[in-house]
Amino acid sequence: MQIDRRQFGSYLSAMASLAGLSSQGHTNVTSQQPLFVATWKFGLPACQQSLETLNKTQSILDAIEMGIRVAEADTNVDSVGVGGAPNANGIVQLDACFMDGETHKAGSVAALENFPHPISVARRVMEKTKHVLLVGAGAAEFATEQGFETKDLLTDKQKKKWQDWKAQQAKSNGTKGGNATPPNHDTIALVGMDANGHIAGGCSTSGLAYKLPGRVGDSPILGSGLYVDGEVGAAGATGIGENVMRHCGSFLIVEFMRSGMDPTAACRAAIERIAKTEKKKAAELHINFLAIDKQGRWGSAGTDAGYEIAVVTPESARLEKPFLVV
Ligand code: SD4
Repeated sequence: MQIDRRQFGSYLSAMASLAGLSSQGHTNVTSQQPLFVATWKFGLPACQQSLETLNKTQSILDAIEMGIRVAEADTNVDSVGVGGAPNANGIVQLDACFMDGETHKAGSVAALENFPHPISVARRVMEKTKHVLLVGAGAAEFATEQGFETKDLLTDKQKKKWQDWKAQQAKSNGTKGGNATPPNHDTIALVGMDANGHIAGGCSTSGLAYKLPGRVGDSPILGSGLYVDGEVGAAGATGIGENVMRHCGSFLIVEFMRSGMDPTAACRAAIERIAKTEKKKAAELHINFLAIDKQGRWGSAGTDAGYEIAVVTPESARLEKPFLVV
């Protein structure tokens, strides 16, 4: 059989990826072992917790939940859980969702106040109700009834920053609706697969800093901030939710993977599609994605130079630079 140089190049890269060789901004692969991938640097301790939990309970659902709870509990993470940025009225309203690829079941909460672990409430919505999404007071009522702990989510540091923002706002007549430039947005989207190929994911955020009260972003909206399909893979998003929601970003990525793209190519293609539809440069969008597929490949692409992803397997735990689309 004769193969030309181009075919040989693809053969080599396929072999490299099968061997698990990693290269920045490209799709990588792990086989026959658990894999956890999460957005941003704070995704690293979260993914490590996920792996530890999986080893202990053998449950990918427990692993996703316990991993995300690490970011939610960390007051230094100023965009998730306790210590998250408040809305324009100085109130922290949290969004989260949880999805199981095997059953295609999901649960979400939005604009939830006073509960530090919205990811756990979202999972409980999935497991204990006939519904998918609970919001605001209803979500809080459900969380109370389920016995979840409450906490004052606004830290002194965030209160001070919000007061400074308010003082600035008084002087300007800008469009209402939050701070939408980095570093004022960061969300944890964490997806994982166990050694049996069971895929699940979750997403948790305080949303855009100083958003309008009641504003819900992409993170708790299935198909936007997160989507998991047990047959194909999972994708998650971080960035300006409005630019993801209008295009069902995570669903789009999973569908691109279904049609044969690898995870990085699918993330890139979604950003390029969104930029084209919005007639904007990708760099103006501030949207960042990650994805894993059923073959144990992972990848990511984003429009923000500071975006990075955490990748944890039993063999390694590291941060990677996603493919930058500008
Ligand atoms: C939102 N996507 O509420 C979230 C915020 C954020 O990285 O990610 N950030 O729009």
